[in-house]
Amino acid sequence: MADYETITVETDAQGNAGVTLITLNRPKALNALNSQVLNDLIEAFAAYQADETQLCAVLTGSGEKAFAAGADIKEMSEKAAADFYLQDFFAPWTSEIVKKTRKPWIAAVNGFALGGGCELAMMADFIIASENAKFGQPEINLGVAPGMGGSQRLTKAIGKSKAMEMCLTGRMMGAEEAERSNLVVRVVPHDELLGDALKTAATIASKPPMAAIANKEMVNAAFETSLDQGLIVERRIFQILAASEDKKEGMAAFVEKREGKWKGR
Ligand code: CO8
Repeated sequence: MADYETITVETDAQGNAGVTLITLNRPKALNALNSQVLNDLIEAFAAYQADETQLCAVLTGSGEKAFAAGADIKEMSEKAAADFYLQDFFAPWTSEIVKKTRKPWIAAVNGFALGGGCELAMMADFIIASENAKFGQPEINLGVAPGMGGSQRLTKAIGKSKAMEMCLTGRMMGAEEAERSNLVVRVVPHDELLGDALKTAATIASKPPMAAIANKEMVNAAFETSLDQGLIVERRIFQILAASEDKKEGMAAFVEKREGKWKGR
């Protein structure tokens, strides 16, 4: 297990083969996201991506209260506009984590997911929430606005009216409303959150690995391209998968009524 300052990482987590569990671990600061958290997460996600034995990841927060209560306000309060602009502050969250992690990962939201915390959860392929989860983009209360994708990903997830209202009022959305609004896949009792997320990740990890990456790429294409272009992406990826060893194995296993043995190629 690699050593990190602000997160913990467990491969084959809690006996689930192929599942990496990454836990934000600054509970006293409600897992606020400072530069060290970003650096640690970039390293952990790169290690997950590179490890051929690990096929799905879960990101959650330590402590009872928070997934992450936002970007670290104390760290940011001293920064000048020029620092934010010149460092292209917040850009690596997308360029280094979202773009480079081609394998699936799930956010298990166990409490507050506010500001950057909500934005980080929305970077995941999907969110499972505990009944204690609370989502929000309260940046307006600080005289600013979302900076890690909230105005874009929240709007795509829940639609303009609700996203606009959330950003303009800074109000929090509870788990039940988040499920109703399609922000989260499902809500589970707090004590069952991690077990549910790990079990879901284990199911994904049991699938043919290349097909899992391909399915993720296709669904993401729906957000980033027109329908026509997305359909081309889908067909091309399908055609590539049709040439894979796992396609041959998957179809043979179905015909022979047995489990497939995946090569990931
Ligand atoms: N950054 C740094 N520290 C934080 C953060 C945060 N985002 N959130 C909580 N903490 C710290 C608190 O300061 C406190 O530390 P201490 O004990 O040393 O005083 C500790 O965590 C516990 O917090 P509270 O005592 O406030 O706990 P409560 O249960 O009373 O309240 C809340 C919980 C409602 C979650 C409350 O902590 C809160 O409102 N937090 C801030 C939420 C927020 O505004 N998030 C958005 C942050 S901004 C962002 O993500 C995008 C970029 C914005 C740019 C800003 C430029 C200045």
